[in-house]
Amino acid sequence: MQPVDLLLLKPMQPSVMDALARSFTLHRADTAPDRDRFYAEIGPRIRGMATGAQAPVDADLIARLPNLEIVASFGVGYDTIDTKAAAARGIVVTNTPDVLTDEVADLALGLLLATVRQIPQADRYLRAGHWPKSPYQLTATLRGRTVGILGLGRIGRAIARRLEGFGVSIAYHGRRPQDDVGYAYHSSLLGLAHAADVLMVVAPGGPETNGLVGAEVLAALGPDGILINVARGSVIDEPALVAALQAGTIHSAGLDVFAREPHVPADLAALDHVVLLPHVGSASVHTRETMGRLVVDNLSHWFGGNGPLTPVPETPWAGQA
Ligand code: 8YV
Repeated sequence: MQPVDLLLLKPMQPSVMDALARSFTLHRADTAPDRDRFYAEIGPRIRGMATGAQAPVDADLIARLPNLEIVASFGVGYDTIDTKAAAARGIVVTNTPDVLTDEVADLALGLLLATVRQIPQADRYLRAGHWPKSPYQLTATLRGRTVGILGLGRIGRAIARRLEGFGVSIAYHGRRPQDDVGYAYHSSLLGLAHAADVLMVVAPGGPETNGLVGAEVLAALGPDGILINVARGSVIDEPALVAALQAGTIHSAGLDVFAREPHVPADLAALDHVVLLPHVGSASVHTRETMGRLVVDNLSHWFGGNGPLTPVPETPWAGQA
C-alpha cells in the first residue's frame, strides 16, 4: 500500500519528523518555491496534516486540501486552527492534552514565584556585582494572597492543586461553577479580579477570550496585583497591561505568552518589574517528546482505521459512538 501523503506547514522537532517519515510521505509547504503550484499539485493528495500552534490552519488552507481527513496538532491549545471549517468538512482535529498538564502547571508556579520574589532580577543583581555593596531589596510576598484562576480546566486545576500547598486562598472564574472543587467561584472576571491579588490566566485563546483581561480587570486587580499568563497572549489586552505596569496600577506581571510571538513589545521588555519567558510552558525534553509521540500516534491510529486518540470536541468524526 502507498504511504499516506502528509502535509507539514513547518518542520517539527526531529523526533517527530523521523517518526512521521517512517510511516508517511511528507510534503513541506515552507520549502516549496511556489506555494500556489505546490497546493495545486500536492493538495489533492494530502490526507493528513501535522502542525503546531505557530502555523495557522485557516479555511483557505483547508479548502486547498480537498481530501484532508485529519489535522494533528502539537500542543493543547488549537486556537490557530479553524475547527469550524474543519468540522464542516468532517475533518478531525486532534491536540495533545494531559501529557503537558503538569509541566505547564509547574512552570506557572515557577513564574509566579519568580515574579513575586523577583528571582530573575535578584540573579541579575548578583551577577552585576552589586551584592557586596548592599543586600538585594526586599520584595513582595505570596503570603496572604488570593490567587484568582481564569479558566479552571485541566491545567488550571493542576495549578490550583499546587497552590494548595502554598497556603494561599484560591478562587476562579469560568463559564460555570465546578461542583467537585472547593474554591470560590466568581461568575464574572471582574468579580474575580476584585477578590484576587494574583490573576493566573489559563483560559484558551480564540475569539471568545480575545482581550478579556483589559484595563478594567487590571484596575480591579489593584496596585498589589500580579498578573501571570501561561495561556495565550491574545487573552490579555497587551497595550492596557503595559499602561497599567508603567503607571503602577498593578504591581507586576509574569508572562510566558504574548500577543504576537515571538515579538515582545519593547515597552514591556523595558520594564524591570516583569518576568518574561519565551513561551516555554511545555518546553522540557520529556514533555515535548511525549507530545510529539501523541501527534504521531493520533495520525497512525487514524490511518490504521482506529479513529483518533485525542480529538477536540469541536470536530466529532463519523465513526464516533
Ligand atoms: C507549545 C502550547 O508551546 O500546548 C500549547 O497550547 O502553547 C505549548 O505547549 C506549542 O503548542 C508548541 O508549538
